[in-house]
Amino acid sequence: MKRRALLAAVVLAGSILTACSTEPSSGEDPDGELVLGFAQVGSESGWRTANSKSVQEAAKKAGITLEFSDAQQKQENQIEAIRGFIRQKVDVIAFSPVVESGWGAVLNEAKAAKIPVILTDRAVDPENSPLYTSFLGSDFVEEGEEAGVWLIKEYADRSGTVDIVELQGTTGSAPANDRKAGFAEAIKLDAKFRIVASRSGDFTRAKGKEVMQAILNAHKSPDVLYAHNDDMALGAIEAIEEAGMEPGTDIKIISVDGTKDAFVAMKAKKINVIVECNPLLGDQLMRLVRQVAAGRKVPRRVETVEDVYTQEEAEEALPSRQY
Ligand code: GZL
Repeated sequence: MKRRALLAAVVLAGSILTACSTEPSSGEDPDGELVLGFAQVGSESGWRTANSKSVQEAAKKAGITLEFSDAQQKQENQIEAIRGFIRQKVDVIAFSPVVESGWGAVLNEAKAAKIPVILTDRAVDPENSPLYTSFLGSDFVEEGEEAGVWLIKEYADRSGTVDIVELQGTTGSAPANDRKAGFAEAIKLDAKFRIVASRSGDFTRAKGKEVMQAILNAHKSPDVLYAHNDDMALGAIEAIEEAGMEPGTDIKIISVDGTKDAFVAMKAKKINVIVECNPLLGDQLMRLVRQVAAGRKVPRRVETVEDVYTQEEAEEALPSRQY
């Protein structure tokens, strides 16, 4: 959702939270000694580092005790961490599911233990919706659509085909599934756009470079790279330059996240457009944790504020980038 429209939604969500907080609550605010168990995906990207920092700083500011685990991108580690939080009887559990499926059992265990669960950043399969209280994060389908809309405008005057290579995020993850779906949906009406290769770079810079090297061996000169995150785009830029081509010119690059490193690359004309995905969820999460712990109603879905930045905006935007 674009910044303007979303700001209205955030204000509405905030008023809902405020409205809820003024309603007579079923339970009084706990004595403030809240314990939040947070199972983080890992530390695979600049986005993730910023997200973890935001959660840790916000918990400290809110006076909430944070039990933080890093799953190193392994679902079994996240499940074990959540089971640990249940044994510990934390007040609230929050996590960013590394992939969408495989959460039914552990979420039912949290429900049986009467510990509310908040999803942040990524989602789980829809059949598990009754097992969590709220989902705070971006609309990844819309991010993919924004990437497609930019591409359609960029090539409006092109009559020939536009060959696209796609670096997907972690296989099975909500951002990879949804960014792929949103992008494909946006470009499907114009047959000139052809996705000639689409492979996972697992959201990391190293894998993004490795996969882009392999793709370039098979597709010498694609027109466009659509990378599901900045880290893979930055790795791919290295591969493109080592292949003797100019990123941003010979191969136009669409990236997602909006990290400082990506804005530096865009200022250097190596990336053409960045679809922002905001990792700074900490303060919103802590407000939700307090409301949920007090037994108050909260929105089932809270979307984050984000925008789209073009190359012309990079220099002006860079100094204010917070991650
Ligand atoms: C998106 C988040 C993704 C980022 C990647 O909300 O889950 O995971 O786009 C990160 O950079 O690894």
